[in-house]
Order: sequence, then C-alpha cells, then structure tokens
Amino acid sequence: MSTHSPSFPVKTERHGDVLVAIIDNPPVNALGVDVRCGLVAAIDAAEADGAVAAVLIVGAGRNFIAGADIREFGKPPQLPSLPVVCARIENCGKPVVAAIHGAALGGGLEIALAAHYRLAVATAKLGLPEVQLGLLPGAGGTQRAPRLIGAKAALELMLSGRHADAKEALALGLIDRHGEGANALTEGLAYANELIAAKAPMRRTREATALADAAAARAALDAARADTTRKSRGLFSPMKIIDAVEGALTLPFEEGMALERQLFLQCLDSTQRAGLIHAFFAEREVLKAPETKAAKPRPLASAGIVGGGTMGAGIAVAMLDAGMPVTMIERDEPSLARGRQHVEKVYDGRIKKGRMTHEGKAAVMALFSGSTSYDALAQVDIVVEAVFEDMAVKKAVFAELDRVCKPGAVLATNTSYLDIDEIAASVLRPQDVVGLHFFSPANIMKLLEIVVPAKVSADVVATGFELAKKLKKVPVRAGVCDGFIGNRILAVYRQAADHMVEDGASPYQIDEAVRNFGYPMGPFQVADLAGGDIGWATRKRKAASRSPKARYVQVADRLCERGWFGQKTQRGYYLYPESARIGQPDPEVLSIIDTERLRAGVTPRSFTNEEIMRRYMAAMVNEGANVVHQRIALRPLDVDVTFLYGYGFPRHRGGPMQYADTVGLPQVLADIRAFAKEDPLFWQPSPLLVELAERGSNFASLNQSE
Ligand code: 3H9
Repeated sequence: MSTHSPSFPVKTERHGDVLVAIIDNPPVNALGVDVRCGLVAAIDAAEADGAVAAVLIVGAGRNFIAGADIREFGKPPQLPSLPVVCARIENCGKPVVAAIHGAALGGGLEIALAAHYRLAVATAKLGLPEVQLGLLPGAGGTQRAPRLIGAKAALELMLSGRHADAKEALALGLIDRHGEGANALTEGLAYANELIAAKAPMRRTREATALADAAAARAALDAARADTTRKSRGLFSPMKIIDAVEGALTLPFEEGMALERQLFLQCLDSTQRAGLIHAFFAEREVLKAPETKAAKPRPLASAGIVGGGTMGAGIAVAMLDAGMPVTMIERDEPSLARGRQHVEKVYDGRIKKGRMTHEGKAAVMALFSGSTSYDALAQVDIVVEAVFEDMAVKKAVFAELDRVCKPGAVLATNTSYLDIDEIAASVLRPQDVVGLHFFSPANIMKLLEIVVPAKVSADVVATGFELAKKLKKVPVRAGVCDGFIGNRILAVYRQAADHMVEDGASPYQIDEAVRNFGYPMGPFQVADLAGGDIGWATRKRKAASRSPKARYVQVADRLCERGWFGQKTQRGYYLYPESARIGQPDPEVLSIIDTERLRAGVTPRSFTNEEIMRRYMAAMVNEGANVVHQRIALRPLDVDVTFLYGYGFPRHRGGPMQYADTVGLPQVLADIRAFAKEDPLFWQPSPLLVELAERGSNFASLNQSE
C-alpha cells in the first residue's frame, strides 16, 4: 500500500474527494504516540482542505489496528491520549469511514467506533480484548459500543475478549457494511464515495440509541454482574468493565467517558495488568530460542509414536488433529489395539459432546496406522518415544530407531525425568536426539518443553519449535536435568507443601490457600488426579541418592502403601465416593498425618493461608532462580511460561518469577532466610536470587538479555 516509514506511521493520500489516512506501523499497527499524532494531523488536514469531502482510515499490512501500543503501558503517558484522538475523529466536520481488514482490536476497534461509518472485509477480526490484559476498553469502547450494539452484546464482547468476524459484526451492528472484495482500501473508497454522493451526515456513535430500552440494558448489566461475581475468580478488570458500562446507561456521554478513564487508570495501575501483559509478551518471547534464530526446521510431514499408553495416545491425537499421519508402534497386537482404542476414545468423546461427526472421526483415523514392527517407521520425519520411564527400556527403543529410521529423522523422547544426554549417547546419531516433554493429557495441555541435550543439532531443536507451532502448543526451551524446568521446580515446592503438612497444616487447607491464590486446584488435588503411584515410584527410585540429612515426609508413602492412589482408586488425600470428581476431606488421612507427626516428633502448629502461600511461592521462586542460574531455563520468563501453560499458575500473576518481582526480591530472600533457620538444608537461597536482591535488581532485568 505504501512504503514503510516508522517515524511517520500515518500517511495520507488523496483519492478524488477522499483523504485516505493509512496507518503503517509494523508489525501490527499498534497505536503508539506517533500514530496518534498522525491520526489527529490527518483529521486536521481533511478539515482544512476544502476539496476533501470525506476521510477514510485504513491499515497497511495484515491488520487494521491491533490496539493501543501495549509497550507504552507503565511508562509516562504521551499526548495526545487515545480517547482524545477518538474524540477528534468523532467530532470531525466531514464524514469519517473506517475500512477494516485483519485485526481491529481494543483501541483499534475504538478508533473505528469513533468513525462515522464502518466497513469490514472477510479477513476482519473485531474485538475488545482488553480484559485479557487486565484492562478495560479505555478509549470510549465502554461508552460507544453499548450505545451502538446494546449493553448485552457489548458486555459479552468486552467480558469474553473474543473476536467477531465481519459477518457477525454486521449482524451485531458493529459495522455498517460487509465489503464483498478482499481489499479494504478499494472497498472503503467505494463506500466513502457512495456516502459523499448521498450527502451522508456525520453519524456519531455517541448519539446512537441501542440503550433506548433502559430496562433491557439494566437486565443485561445485572446478569453480567451476577455471572462475573461467580466466574471471574479474583480478577479485577471484569467488574470495572461492568461499572463503566453502567456509566453508559446512567450518565451523559462525557461523564461516562470520565468514569471510563478513571476505571481504566485503576486497571492500568494494577499488578494484574502487569502480570497479564508480562504473560502476553513472555509467550511470544519463548519462541525466540537461539536455535530458532540460527537454523531452519527439518520437514515434519509424518510422525511415529512409540508406545500407545495415555501419553503416546495423547501425543498421537495432538498430531492427528494437526493433520499429520501417525504410525504407532507397540510391542504386540493386543497392546497396539489398546493404543488405538486410547486414540479413538478421545474422538468418541468429541462425538458424544457433539463436537465431531462420525465422518470427521473416520477422516482423522484414516491418518492413523499401527504396527508391531519398528520397520514401519523407516520413512517418518519424526518419532516421539513415549514408553515406560526406565533408562534401559528407553535405550532399547532408541537402538531400534537408530536401526530403522531414515537419516535426518528427528528422534525425540517424551521422558519427564531421565538423562537425555545418556539416551543420545547410546545411538550413532546423537545430533538427531531431542527431548519433547508433553504434559498429560497431551492433546489438551498447551505446554511442550523442548529439552536440548548437549550434542543435538540446532535444526533439530528448531524442528521441535516448529512441531509445537503445528500442534498449537506453547514451546519452552529447557536444558537437561532431573525434571527439566517444570517438574524440577514442582518437586521442590511440593516438598515445601509436605513439610507444612507435617508441621501442622492440613492438605485441605493448603489446597484451599493455593486455590485462593488463583490456581484451579491445589497440589494435593493434583496429586490425586495424577495418581499417587507415579510419584511413589519416583521416590523409590531416588531413595538411594537422597541425603540422609534431608527432611523426608512419609505421609504420601503411607497412603500409597494402602493402595490409595487418588481418583483412580477412589481415595488418596481425598475420598471420591462413586468416582466423584471432586473429593471430600478424609478423616482417616488426617489421622495418618497425626501419626506421622508423632513419629517425626513434630508438635503441630497452625498456619494462616498467607503463611502457606509465602512458603509455597518462596520454594517455587527459589528453585526457579536455580533453574535460570544453571541455564536450564534461558530466562525467568521461560519459567513463567512453563508454569502458566503446564501447571495452572494464575495468568493474572504473570508466572512465579514475575510474581516474585511484584513482591520484591529482598522480601522473598528474607522469607527464605527466615525459613532456613528451621531447615537450612532445604531452604538454601539461590545464588541468583541473592545476587539480584543485593543489587536491587529483579528477574525482569534478565528477560531482556537474550
Ligand atoms: C488497548 O487497546 C487499550 C485501549 O482500549 C485503551 C487505551 C487508552 N502493542 O501476536 P503476534 C506485537 S489494549 C504492541 O505474534 P499475530 C507482538 O508482541 C490492546 N505490540 O502476531 C509481536 O512482537 P514481536 C488491545 C504488539 O499475527 C508482534 O506484534 N489489543 C501489540 O499472531 C506480532 O504479534 C490486543 O490485546 C500491541 N497491541 O497476531 C491485541 N500486539 O514480533 C493484542 C501485538 O516482537 N495482539 N504486538 O514478538 C494480538 O492479539 C495479536 O498480536 C494479533 C496478531 C491478533 C493482532
């Protein structure tokens, strides 16, 4: 459309009587200060030029406007503010048309709402997603959208943050016209010329009348408030959105705008906004690993899976869903049949829920094949091994893969704990061996740890990232160690939780404290869901290497010895009568804990929920710091993304390392030093935490360094 010039990101062109303002601010036309100035200048120019009859606003590149420039938040404000720009557009004395393609989100849609007429082409995505960043639409969205499309539809858009396509936007009344062609400029010019010919007036959204039925608007507001109270666990901005929309119902436009501004600034100042925006950038930064910059991925047209258990089947489904042909290997026909059943069960579940047809399932299953012979993997581009967690078993699988796979095939292991360098060393092509650690259920959980052994070649690592993209997963690069990033840190804070149980807190109180913090579940609920037998096997495996001086709480072992493995055995830390999914506290578990306290010579004391979270988070953050210090994670943000996508960490807190920055590292360190007085072996401050705290720095300072 025009050449890129970042310092003047709004260009104007005359097309007949129409002044076209083209926003060209790559990558997504965010509304940085230069764009805001440019838009005001374009409106001024249009008004000053007697030959201009209308203004058309379009975006260059793939989007109209993605919204306010998120990078400006938290920095000193620069004028003109976005609400002022929107007011300038709405007050323009000549008709202003917005022609939308791609994203018109947040402030981008607010610009369009301030225009007098709106058109969108088929690629358009319109929405007010500020809620996902801990904000509310702060440039008139909460006042103009309800006036234009009614309170109910506007609240739904703002509270969900979802995108509407052009067709839906037209039905909602968010736009006036669905352009037939693909080019927003062409469509917009035709529309603007029609409006000029018809002498169309400046139709201002602030005067729109969709709130005329006051009773309906009030009912929508009350319903949204009740629903949000129930659902938005501890989130700040959803209620503020509702408060702002209430202003649209009850106040004159300008006063509503002032209320919106006041509420927007409250959201902007909140730690939730900081946490959510950190999460937004972090999940994009994780994609920028050194290997993805240095190398191109290898082909990924077909895949093999070794092992048809829960994990292997879940990975197979993830790949099939992405349209990849999958060959599953099992040791014998009955095991293979079970593996196939595991895969089919997922699709049958979707059919039952009405999310898939029988034909859809048949089409997907046509991509699936199974074999008991490794030779069937001779031509695949990538193999993921998901067999039993045992080094000898894994090595035997890799010996077979080494024998049959074509040169250049990526050989991946889904191990959660084992030494991938050792696996790689056992084959003749260590450069092709990588860890791909999926999380269960693998077709649902978004996290994929890409574990990088010493000898792997960069293009294999890049292929791991490419696979993640194909499977719509969030990849995090991890180094080799016991548990990689996530499970290594989990092991430590789980121990902190066990210590608290022995010291006097009940597992139920700890779960409650963790849920109140924002997690969907507490650690003991998670243990019951995952199955206690898995952790038990790991503890037995590690028993020999455990320091005899290290504190070891035996409660979990006592439960496992009784066969109480959690949900699948209908009891664990909780009771699950008749296979209930939500457990009930079990008095017998509490009495086992009492016995263990006696045996350990512990006099129980009480903990407040706040004390519980201080210890829980201190343990998590401290091990997170170790993981960064030892370069297992590239940056603190990689730890954050791991916990957001693999462990249910509340997104509005940004991740454990971002949370620690919010609390302040000196405070976290002081806590650890205080806890160390009771147990110096467990509570050893991470050298990185000490260094950062002592120089008054934070984890965020390390996120910029790569
Ligand atoms: C708002 O508008 C507040 C107002 O109501 C009130 C103000 C007073 N700013 O996602 P991608 C970067 S709040 C700055 O990979 P895609 C992104 O970091 C805003 N930068 O591309 C990445 O950078 P890098 C409401 C932004 O094609 C690059 O652009 N709007 C912004 O997969 C490419 O991004 C939103 O919440 C931004 N607003 O998806 C929309 N957006 O290359 C947020 C993106 O250095 N954005 N970047 O890693 C999106 O949802 C997606 O980026 C979008 C494109 C769908 C637009």
